[in-house]
Amino acid sequence: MSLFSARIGLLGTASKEGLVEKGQADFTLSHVLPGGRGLKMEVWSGKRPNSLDEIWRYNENTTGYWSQWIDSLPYIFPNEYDLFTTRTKGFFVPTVSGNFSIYLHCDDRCDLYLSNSSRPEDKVKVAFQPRYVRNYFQLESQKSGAIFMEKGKPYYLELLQQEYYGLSHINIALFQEESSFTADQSDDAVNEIQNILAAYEVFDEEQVPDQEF
Ligand SMILES: [Ca+2]
Repeated sequence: MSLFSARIGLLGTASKEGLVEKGQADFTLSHVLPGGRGLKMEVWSGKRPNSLDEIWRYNENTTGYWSQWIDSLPYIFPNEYDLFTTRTKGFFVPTVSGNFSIYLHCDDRCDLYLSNSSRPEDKVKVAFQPRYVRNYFQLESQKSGAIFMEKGKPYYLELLQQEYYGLSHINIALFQEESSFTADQSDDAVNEIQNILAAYEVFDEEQVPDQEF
């Protein structure tokens, strides 16, 4: 398995309402570095688990498995793909330090895990969307709590997702909160949404992320 990272930069601002109107993505690729392949997405076709947690038990030998690299979000699946699950892995590398809230929106449902380090074993569920909703702002659980992240450090993430029928996509938006150091803030403190630019690097096998950063 290759190790890779996603470096996220913040560029420009848009209103929260603007994001709703756009209805998608503020997570776009700025450029792909040499050798970059993006986030690794593993897919299992023909699956309809009762819980997304069942995806943890899937692997390369599970029926319906295939994988791909994606280099931008939102990622929109072809319409004809139905009844599948995905597991997408990568690293956030913020270009500024501060408190962030991550917003999650997918079709049909998804769980977002984030580590406070580059280690996959540190990951915890920070946001989830248990059913189809039309945008980022329908369920409280689609928004993470305030998460302090340091500029230049890699934070491991995983996104589990399940599609039943029809349209399907995954998307993440990142808000930087007004105050950099207050852990518990109201929605009013989120005064702007940052557009996210991501670039990706892929490192050769057997390298350790901590040695890379
Ligand atoms: Ca769907």
